[in-house]
Amino acid sequence: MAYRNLSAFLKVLEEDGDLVRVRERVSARLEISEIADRAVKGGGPALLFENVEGSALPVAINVFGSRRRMRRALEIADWSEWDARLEFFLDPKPPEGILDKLRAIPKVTELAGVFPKTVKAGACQEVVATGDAVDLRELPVLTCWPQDAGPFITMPLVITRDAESGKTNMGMYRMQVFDRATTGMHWQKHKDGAGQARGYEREGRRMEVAVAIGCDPATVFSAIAPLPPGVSELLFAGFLRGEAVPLVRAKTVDLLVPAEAEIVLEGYVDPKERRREGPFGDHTGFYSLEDDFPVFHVTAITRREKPIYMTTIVGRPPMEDGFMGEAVERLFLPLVRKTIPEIVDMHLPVEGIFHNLMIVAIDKRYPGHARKTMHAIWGTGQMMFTKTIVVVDRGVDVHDMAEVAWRALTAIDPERDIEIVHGPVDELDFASRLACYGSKIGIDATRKWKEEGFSRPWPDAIEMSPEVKDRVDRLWPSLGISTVRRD
Ligand SMILES: Cc1cc2nc3c(=O)[nH]c(=O)nc-3n(C[C@H](O)[C@H](O)[C@H](O)COP(=O)(O)O)c2cc1C
Ligand SMILES: [Mn+2]
Repeated sequence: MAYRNLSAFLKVLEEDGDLVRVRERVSARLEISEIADRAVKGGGPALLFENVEGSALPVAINVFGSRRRMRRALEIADWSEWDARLEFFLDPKPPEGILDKLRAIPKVTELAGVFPKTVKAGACQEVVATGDAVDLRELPVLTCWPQDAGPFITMPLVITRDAESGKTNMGMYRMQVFDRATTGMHWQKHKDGAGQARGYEREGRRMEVAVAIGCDPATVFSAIAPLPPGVSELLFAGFLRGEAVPLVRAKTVDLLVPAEAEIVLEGYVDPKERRREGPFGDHTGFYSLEDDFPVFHVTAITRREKPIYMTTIVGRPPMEDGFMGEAVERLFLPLVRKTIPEIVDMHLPVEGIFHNLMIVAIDKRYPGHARKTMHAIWGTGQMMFTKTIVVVDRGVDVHDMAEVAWRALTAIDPERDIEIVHGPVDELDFASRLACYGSKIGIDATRKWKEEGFSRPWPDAIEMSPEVKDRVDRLWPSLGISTVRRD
């Protein structure tokens, strides 16, 4: 059963002992950050701060901040179940055989009902403020880190419509609160929101924007899903939950917003306007320096009677967004394999902050295959930002960093096996010589072939013979050897 809204999910977490209500009075300035940081790094629960200085609203944070909560949020018990579901989503008429396998998965049969549906009224509009009544300062927006330029809304679902195609996009782009009715709009130039803004700029028109804060977890998660432009995040959310996301017409803009949201901000971005945004303690673990970004003018705030403000903090990994990134990795592997089928598995270690390091295992079939894979990754969607790609042969466990380091480092002749390219890099990369443009490296750590000019023999990795292992397994208990480390 899909979670109807944020509260429904928090209730399940609480019943499960995976949510703590903090009744102590705390400040949204730095204090909640420090508590949330310790909680996530210590494997702690989701947090609901009920007594926040200067605001009547409670703050929910760390809602996705563990593997278990992340899977719960998406109601996925096991990622292999997901593979089959996605297969169906991508190819609704699967060949016989697969169909039988899919029938075993309850949600698949309900696919027809996952398209967003419009409803007449929504809880997100129980209270409506427009004009002078709009005041963002009533929200407990966090100032996350000491050098931050101010409070930032960190988990907004930014909804916009393409000027030409009319298609809706929903992306998560942080928003610095400037004053009672204006914020920054930090959509980076490669993202769909920015792409749509360029359409309005060409037409010289204002762009209507609606921002939902706090929804059922699948809807929130969908805003970060790296879907191709034009593919609806709200449809994806419906697919993830196995149930349509109910949408309601916004009050002052011509956009549909999630009816069950806690809070909705309505307004516009004038494509010609820019304002200094930042610095902001970012998910790189460093501050993103100030820069010019579009401005969001809020014309209405609609909300529930008793809304919860949902937020997160980013910073030195591991953080809550690392668990979201990990879910993206698992969810999108089958999708990536549709276009780069040689990829058997992939891993983006959390220390690589998503775009700095990707390890892929491939089923190598022809000379130069590892390099082909690198270029395919650099040519696909948001994977274009990947600064380092390490390609290993299938059979190497890409999730085991000790194995990857051992295998990859023994397999390379650096001068021969490195591919360096130039191209777009993540806007948050501060080491590239130019903003958004720099170099990327690929390491071919596959076993080298004769056809690749390698004529020496390649040794097997050492492994004990199975018979001996079996015998020693049986003997082991009687040998009296303790292997508990005593250092
Ligand atoms: C907590 C969090 C904050 C994010 N903040 C931003 C941001 O400020 N700007 C941005 O361009 N992307 C940000 N992202 C990443 C985008 O949400 C992500 O790239 C998404 O796929 C963009 O959607 P789009 O492809 O429809 O543009 C953030 C992601 C997370 C998890
Ligand atoms: Mn998009």
